[in-house]
Amino acid sequence: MFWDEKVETLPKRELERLQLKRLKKTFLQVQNVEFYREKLKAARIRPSDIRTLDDIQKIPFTRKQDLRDGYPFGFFAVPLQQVVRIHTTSGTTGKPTVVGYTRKDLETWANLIARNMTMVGLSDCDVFQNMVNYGMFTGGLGFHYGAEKIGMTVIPSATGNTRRQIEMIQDFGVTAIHCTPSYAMHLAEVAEEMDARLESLTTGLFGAEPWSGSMRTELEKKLGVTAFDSYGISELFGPGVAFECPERNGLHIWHDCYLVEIINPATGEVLGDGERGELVVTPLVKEAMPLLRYRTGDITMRFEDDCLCGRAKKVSRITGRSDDMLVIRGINVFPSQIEHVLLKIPEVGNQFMVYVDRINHLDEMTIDVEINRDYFSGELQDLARIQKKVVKELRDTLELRTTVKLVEPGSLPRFEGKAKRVIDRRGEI
Ligand code: DLL
Repeated sequence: MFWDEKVETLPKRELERLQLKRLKKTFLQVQNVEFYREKLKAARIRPSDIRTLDDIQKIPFTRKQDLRDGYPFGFFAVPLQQVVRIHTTSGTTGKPTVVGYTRKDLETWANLIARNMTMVGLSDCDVFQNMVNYGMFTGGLGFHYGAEKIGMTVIPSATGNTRRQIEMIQDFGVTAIHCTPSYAMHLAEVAEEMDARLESLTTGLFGAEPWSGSMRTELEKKLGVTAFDSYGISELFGPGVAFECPERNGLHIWHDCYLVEIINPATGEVLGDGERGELVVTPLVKEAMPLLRYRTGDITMRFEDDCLCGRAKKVSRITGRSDDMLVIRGINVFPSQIEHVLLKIPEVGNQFMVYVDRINHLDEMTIDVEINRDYFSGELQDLARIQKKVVKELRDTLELRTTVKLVEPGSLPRFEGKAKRVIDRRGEI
């Protein structure tokens, strides 16, 4: 179950030695980027100042806004001739963030994906359907080349036409699928409608957005797969940064390639193991676009112990983004918490939309959720009962009063890519 056993199980000392060597090299590489030359000069940090891994704390953070300001190629550390591919980040407002890859970067990235897929037990015996966007999004081509590297039979089905996707799973005997968890849920619903059995499936790789433990249970039940969480971010190649092993209680982030820090997002203070905060990553092996102390905005924590599988310390699954977190009347709310609550209530479905408004200077959260006909008598009284129940469960978990609207099954939007379940209208006039 190892793609590169020696590296994946390096003893702590050796790992730290490798990390420091690579950090020093990265520090030299970023000198080719004007942003870093100026920033490091202003902070009066020279290569000779990086003597231990802790010295990284002397270096200022890099933020997504910095990358946007450098649009399009301001963060490339090699001439464009050496950049063989470009991706951009998905769905942000304004200019996207551009990421570039040298030929060696693509090779490194494919090997990281191969590590992840091998770790969960996939091999050249598997038939793999890759149901994510193959365009500028890193998920499509990223997984594609990793899967080919280990010799899987790859079906580049991309997104769309869910009925056809289901037919292909059946006709080609697909054993492993990759998509966003929200699309997996939609796939399961359509398969149910079609009365289609997906007997060949064994493994589901789901990621690119947060999803809860209850969503995992639901997906495993509906699709008959073992579901693994896959974490990635375009600025750090794309998918493949961290992945669950068969223990499935946290994400293995590849420490030989990514130097991890967890910080308090408000103060920038570096936190210890077991403390939840924002993930900050310094990639150690990137050529075209090296970065220093990149603030991912993702909330997690580092575990104290190594994993039973033989690999080093994990981080917890991502509970949300520091900047996606909703503050409703002073209370922090993660959309994944809402999903978690709804999945536990059989009378409602698992699709929902959250609207946040400011009414008379007060934040109001409205949640549209689909009724589940199997548990609904059709009586108005019953509707009121279900609505009350959802409000109560949400209040118990979120410690927040919400308005719940029950809507017809199938009436809320389904998403092929990342779900956009929160519409925050507080900024609007
Ligand atoms: O979403 C790369 C990817 C593709 C990951 C396919 C996994 C599978 P971006 O579009 O740059 O890259 O979005 C990165 O998505 O900072 C997180 O906030 C969120 N995210 C990604 N994976 C997970 C996950 C790809 N497993 C942003 N759990 C990140 C929670 C995730 N959030």
